[in-house]
Amino acid sequence: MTNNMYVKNWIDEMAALTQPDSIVWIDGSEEQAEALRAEAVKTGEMIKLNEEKLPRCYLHRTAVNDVARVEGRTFICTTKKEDAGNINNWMAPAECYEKLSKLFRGSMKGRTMYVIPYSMGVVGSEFAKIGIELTDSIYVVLNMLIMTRAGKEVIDALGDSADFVKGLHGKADIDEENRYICHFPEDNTIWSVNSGYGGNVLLGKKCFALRIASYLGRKEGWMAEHMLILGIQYPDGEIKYISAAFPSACGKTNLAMLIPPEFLQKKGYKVWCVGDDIAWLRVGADGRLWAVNPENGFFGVAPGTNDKSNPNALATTMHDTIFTNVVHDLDNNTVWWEGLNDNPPKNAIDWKGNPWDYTKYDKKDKSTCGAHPNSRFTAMATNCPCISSEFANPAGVPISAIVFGGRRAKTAPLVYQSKDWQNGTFVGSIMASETTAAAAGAVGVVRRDPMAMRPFVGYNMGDYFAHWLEMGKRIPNAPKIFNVNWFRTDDEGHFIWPGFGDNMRVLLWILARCEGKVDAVETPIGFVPKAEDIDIEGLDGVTIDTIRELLTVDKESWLEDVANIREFYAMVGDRVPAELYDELAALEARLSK
Ligand code: GTP
Ligand code: SPV
Ligand code: MN
Repeated sequence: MTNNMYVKNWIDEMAALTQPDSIVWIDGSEEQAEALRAEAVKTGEMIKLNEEKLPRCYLHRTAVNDVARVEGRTFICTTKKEDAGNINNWMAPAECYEKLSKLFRGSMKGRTMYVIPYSMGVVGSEFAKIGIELTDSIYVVLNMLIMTRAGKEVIDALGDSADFVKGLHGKADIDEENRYICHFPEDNTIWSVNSGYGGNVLLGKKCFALRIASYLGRKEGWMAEHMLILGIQYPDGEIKYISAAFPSACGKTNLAMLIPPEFLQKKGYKVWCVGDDIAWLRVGADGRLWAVNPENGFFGVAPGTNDKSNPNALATTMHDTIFTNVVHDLDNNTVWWEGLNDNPPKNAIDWKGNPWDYTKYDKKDKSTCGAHPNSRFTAMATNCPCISSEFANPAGVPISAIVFGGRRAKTAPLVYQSKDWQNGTFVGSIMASETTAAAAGAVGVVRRDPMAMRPFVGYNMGDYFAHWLEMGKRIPNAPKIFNVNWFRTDDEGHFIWPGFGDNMRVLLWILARCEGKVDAVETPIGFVPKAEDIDIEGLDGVTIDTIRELLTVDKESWLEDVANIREFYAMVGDRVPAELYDELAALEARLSK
């Protein structure tokens, strides 16, 4: 498909290592994709679902030991250890290549190697970047065809250039003891072995568009962030854009596709989704920060998605979707997951492939769940009813506000505004959130997750903070920076704030602040709304006192946080910018007053 010698030589080298029976180029045609779907159905890799109820949809189950990203086995392989930093796992490049070569050697014998040329961003556009993923998994091919722009036009756009990210993925034996997700930012290379799960193997996503891209962004003066992008349309037709960074499974897809509360819809407000997971941001000629979504689809969390929480996401999954690790309803040949509705299927197979007894299902006991808590859907962005008209605009959209947020049962208020870009960078750097099922390991443990990028910065976290500060100096009309928390709980552990579509009420305050149209109350951590400025019209069970409670800043618990932040900064190491230590000291002083 190409005469590009860099591409050909590299593929020859990888094929010599992995020894596939054949090599197949993915051209992006529907005929080829359809043939691959048929083959995957034949081998049992995918199950074809009810054509009437879920047209062109499929179900896939991963191995039971392979259901989430594996942060402990994810490595940044830079020549110098300091360049990867203390937050990343590090291996010397030569050592890593050698170690993984042993695992890759001969691993594709009896298998086909697929060559997927893909573009992150609109093919051929100024800000797009090209990758080629080699994989022995049809599931990966079919997901990449949804999540990225892939096929012949990409290889044509590459021409004879050497500027592409070289990705090698092999399922090998899906051996968790030998699972490695390794990045070589200095070589534009990613090697992933012994997994078949999304974030570990769809190399365009977290591996390229965040880890490698964040490294490139620092070198080239732009930013790659774990952010959704949405547009809020006012009754007069004007649209303002917000980007928001929340850790994995903390509400990006939901916020990006939200449906405004009824009273706002009646007034003419609308929300448009530009992206739900990743944003590439750069300074525009007008001095504003512009964002593009480099992806072409959504790899969204299934559990909790329903026609009330996120009707747009549900509609997105009604056709041409791949479901991973959800319940298979055998009576209807459809799918189900916890939180879809109150009618679990009676005759069903769970995510592990075993008969599932819905009568034993207990909401509080994860081990009785039919769908894995990190089960996902893969669907084209264009399936989404509220996809923005700017989704495929290579220039992107201008960002008015950057919003950070996490899952905090206590401490963080519903919303607060930072003082300026430096203080906002500090606010992002001290983010914390309870861990979720999106990554292997304990769930519900509070950990620091700066800018929701802890698992995704492809270099030293201290340098990443410095890059944020540096970017601020280069954006004359910088977005204002906020922090939100939809997840405060009462003493019984119930969420106090209704969340989902009602989060729009907070976004409107945020945008009003950006325009200087609303006052705020200064607290030691930043500016919070006056309780009466969060519109509670039509909200059941939420009073102005509820809002007051959600906005409280408890000095004691914040002082505990300060101590924990200081420990975290120490762990990040000596490249944490002095400005952030100044911010921390100033925060502590204000809290102690
Ligand atoms: P990744 O794809 O892992 O990066 O996650 P994400 O940030 O896109 O998370 P997503 O929107 O899929 O939400 C994950 C979980 O949080 C789902 O189970 C949602 O139902 C739940 N959730 C999302 N928004 C809210 C909210 O406003 N309030 C509450 N209580 N739960 C929410
Ligand atoms: C996340 O974990 O943040 C995801 C899913 O968006 S994955 O693609 O697996 O990383
Ligand atoms: Mn994500």
